[in-house]
Amino acid sequence: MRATPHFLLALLLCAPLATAQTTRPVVLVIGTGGTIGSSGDYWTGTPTRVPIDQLIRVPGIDSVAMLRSEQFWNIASGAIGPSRWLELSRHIADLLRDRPELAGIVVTHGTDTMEETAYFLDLTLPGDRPVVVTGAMRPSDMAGADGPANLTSAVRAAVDPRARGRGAMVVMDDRLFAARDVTKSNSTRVESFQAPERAPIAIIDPDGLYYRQASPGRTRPVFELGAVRELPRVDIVYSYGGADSVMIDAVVAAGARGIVMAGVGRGGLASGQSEALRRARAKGVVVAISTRTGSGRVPVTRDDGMVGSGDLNPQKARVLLTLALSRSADVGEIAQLFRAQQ
Ligand code: DAS
Repeated sequence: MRATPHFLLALLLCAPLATAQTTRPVVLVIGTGGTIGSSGDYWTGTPTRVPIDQLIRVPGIDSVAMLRSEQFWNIASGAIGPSRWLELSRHIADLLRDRPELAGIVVTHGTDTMEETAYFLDLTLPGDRPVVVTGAMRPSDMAGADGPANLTSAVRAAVDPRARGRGAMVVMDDRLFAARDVTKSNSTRVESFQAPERAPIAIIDPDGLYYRQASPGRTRPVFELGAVRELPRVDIVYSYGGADSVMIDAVVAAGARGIVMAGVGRGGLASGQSEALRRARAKGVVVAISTRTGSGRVPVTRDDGMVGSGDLNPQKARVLLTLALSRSADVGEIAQLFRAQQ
């Protein structure tokens, strides 16, 4: 083709645009399912699953980053537990190793167990690039759907150099949280995600991200997964007025190597549970004591052979105990890991 003056002029005018587009950071969005990836009657009926390549078509998001997407699963988060945590963490670690062009990674996930998956990623992923987990409290076709805004905020965090070195994070409702701190605190409200007694890492406002905490500059994971292919069974047992030994004996019989007690108050246990816990410990089961109150601390150091979870809630303590037991069954070493997470 002959280069006419008009053609050359058009080329010149487009050049800055082309450069701007190619220099936008690249973010990979990994879809795993949940309400954000659904439409229809999610709570009472069978939802329609919306594919991730459709979900990322949010007006304006292209100006933040060049998005790539990948449908890893499309399931409710109640189906995501230890074996899937392992699979997802290994996959993301491979991506971080093989795809240096990625500024960050966003994972869309059901909100019900999002805090557990995010904390597992936090404890196991290498490097300092942001890995941001997000979801939605409302299906994609509901009035006031929060998925598009959460996804946009997550991408904004994923490309922000100030978000580096902070481990895995969660974005919900205009706030960026450390995976370790965040919990789902309400069954339906969009402002469900909170970090009890801690602050969000940043507030995500239209004009920028406003950080509340300095980056610890992390580059190494707490746990190198190495050759770990399977994780030990750890169960959570609730304490309540009049609780007896049945649940504790049952999880030990099912093969639990660890038990997290969702204790009352500051980690108190129903008197009917004590004897079963003694039996469990005699079999080598490691017991961590947390609180069912939703916030507050259970001191890590105890003199009864058990470990307090600090301010990790029961589901977070279970993630940490699961990983700790993949390394050692020594109560002293495990207590040290819990202490380091406070
Ligand atoms: N069913 C849910 C889940 O997959 C709800 C949600 O995503 O909010 O966790």
